[in-house]
Formats: sequence, structure tokens, C-alpha cells
Amino acid sequence: MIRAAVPSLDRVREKVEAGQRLDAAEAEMLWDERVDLHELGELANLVRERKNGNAGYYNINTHLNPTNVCVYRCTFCAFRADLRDARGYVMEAEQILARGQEAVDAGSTEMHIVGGLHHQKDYDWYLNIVRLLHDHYPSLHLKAWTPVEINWFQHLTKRSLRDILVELKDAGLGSLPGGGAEIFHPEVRDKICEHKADTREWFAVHRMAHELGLRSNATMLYGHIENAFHRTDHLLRLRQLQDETGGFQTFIPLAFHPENTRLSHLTKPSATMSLRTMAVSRLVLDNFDHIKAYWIMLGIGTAQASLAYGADDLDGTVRHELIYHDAGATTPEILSVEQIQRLIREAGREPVERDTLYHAVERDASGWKTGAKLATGSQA
Ligand code: V47
Repeated sequence: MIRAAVPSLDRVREKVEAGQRLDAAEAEMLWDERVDLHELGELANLVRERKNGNAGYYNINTHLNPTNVCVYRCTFCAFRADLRDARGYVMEAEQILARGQEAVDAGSTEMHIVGGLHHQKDYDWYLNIVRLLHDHYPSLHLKAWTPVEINWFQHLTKRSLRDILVELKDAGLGSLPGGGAEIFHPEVRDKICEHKADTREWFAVHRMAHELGLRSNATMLYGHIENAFHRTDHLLRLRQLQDETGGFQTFIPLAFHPENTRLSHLTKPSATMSLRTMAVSRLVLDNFDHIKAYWIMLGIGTAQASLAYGADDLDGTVRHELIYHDAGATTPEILSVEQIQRLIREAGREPVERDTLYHAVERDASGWKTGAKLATGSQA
């Protein structure tokens, strides 16, 4: 019987050491479980340290999901509710303002805002959430609305993408979060979220945001029905837009949590799969400054280990996270600053508080202020 040779990392090692870009075949090979995970991690760590030294970034942030009622029925989502579902909720302006006050009182520099596409809410309802929070709490950076929401606003208003983004920016939008990316390849996307913004539309929103000077993040939902080819395709599409615009800040691989979803028969990805995903992402996305290990979904142990497998950021202290906790995440709902700093130190990294746009945050007894832009080394 002829057995396929175990893929060798030699060529990849040479290229990574020389700061050269991996091609599609090399990238896809890295997902093969016979490729030694720790060797892969060592290479990813080389790139991670070239770019970000020993820093382990975090921020102090608060989530806001103004409604969970959603016209879409993505198979992987445990958060969404139908219009007449007992679980369904819509937040009133007072509750939204109270969340803003809570965020400011907790020292948050960022509010992460995403939500369902409510059947009965118009575009102005979403626009006014940004305006209200920005007017009352101008120090909070509003990282709000994914391309799925923005694309929905286009559908509601029949206005151009540019017009909508300019208006949101004028109202106080600071940047776009990375959600809604899922898996770009239509073989998978058409099965897990066929109705919402497609891949072309997702990229059009980020391209336009970058053109308008807004920075954004990108994610990939892995560990469900996709395979190595689809994950590679996903990363390469992101790398291409980043070559064109340079507007992405951080890539966040998101481990699928099956509980309470229509894919609940699937097993959630293992820690080794998550570490491999972190490492492959770091190696393929050579033009992204940051790779984020979102502790909420990875679990604290895997997030700590990720800091040696390519990741340089743990996201934030986070309060009021719902999307993962509805899908069975067993992580705490919040970490204190001391806890997140300790996790980073235990992993052998130096905790550095950053704001959303990767400036240092300087704190004293009277509050916080934005410091210098945190330097990221180039790979070459
Ligand atoms: O797009 C939904 C994912 C995303 C599940 O930009 C699920 O800094 C796993 O994008 N299991 C939203 N994943 C979250 C997101 C994010 C998170 C942290 C930081 C940033 C950032 C962005 O969550 C969705 C979807 O891909 N998701 N349901 C689930 N059951």
C-alpha cells in the first residue's frame, strides 16, 4: 500500500525565517494533523515575536447587544430569537445609556456593539444607538455593527454603502468588529448562513470602511462543517484585501460552540485544533499586525497557550457577553484587570493595555488617556 508522505515543514521554515509569504498549497498543508503542532507553534511564535515582541495585549471593554431578535436563522447561532419568542428582547434607550455609564464607571475604553436584525426596527434605531452613546460617553470607542448589519441597513434604506458608513462615522462609529465573516467559501456559507450578507458584500463593507479611514477586524468561525481548503481560502481572501487597503487590525479565529444551535450534533473543536488555527493564521496572514485569542470562546487555558502559538492579544476584560454564553461557553462573564494581567504574565508575556486602535492606554488616579501608537515590527 502506498501511503502519502508526511508533509515536511522544511520549506515553510525557510520561508518564514526569510520573511517570505506562504503560497496557497503551503498554507493548506499546515492544517494536516501530521504536521507537528509544536513545530508549527514555534514558527508562528517567531513571527509573533518579530511583530509584537513579548507584549500580551488586552483592553477594558464592555459588550452591548441591543436586541437578539433577528430576521436571519444562521445554523450556528444560539443567540438569535424569533420576533414572538419568549427569549426575545429589545433594549430601551435608558438601558443602553445605563450600559454606557456602567462601561465608563468600569474604566472601559471600548464598547463592542452587535445584535440581531430586528424585523420592526428601522435604520435610524441602529444609527441612534451609536449617536446616543457617543453623545453621552465620547471617551468610549464604539466598535459597532458588522457588515451583516451594514448590509441590512442598505437593504432597509436603499442608500449607498458610502452614505451609510459616512453617516455612522459622523454619529460616532469608531471602527468595525470582525463578525459575520463565518466561512467565506460558498460551499460552506450557503449551508450555514445563506440569507445574510454574502462574501462579496462582506468584503465591500470593509473595503469602503477602510477607504473612509475606519479600521476593522476580521474573524473566521472554525470547527463546524468546513475543512482545510475552506479555512485556507478564507485566510487568503483576507490577506488579499489587506494587501489592497491595510485597514484590518486584528484577526480573530472563533471556535464554534455547538450548544443550543442547529448544529448541536457537532463536537466543539479541541484545544489542539484551536492552537493549530492560531498558528496557521499567524503564518498565513503575514500582513496582519495582530492575532487575537478571544478567551471567552477558547477557554482561559487555551487562550494562555495561544500566546505561544502566534497570538498577541486576549481581547478584553469583557462584560455582558451573550453570543458565546448562549451557545454554552463556560468561561466567566468577566475578568478583572488583575486577572487578565495575571493570565498574560503566567504565559510569560508582558501585559500591555491598549485601546481599540492599538495605542497604549495610560492610567492614573484621575482616569485614563490615550498614549503612543504601539509599534508593530515588520516581518521582513
Ligand atoms: O459572527 C456566533 C460567531 C461572531 C457562535 O472584532 C459563534 O474584536 C462560535 O465577531 N459558536 C460574533 N461562534 C463575535 C465576533 C467578535 C468576537 C470578539 C471580538 C471581535 C472583534 C469580534 O461570533 C459571529 C459568529 O462568527 N458566533 N455564534 C457559536 N455558537
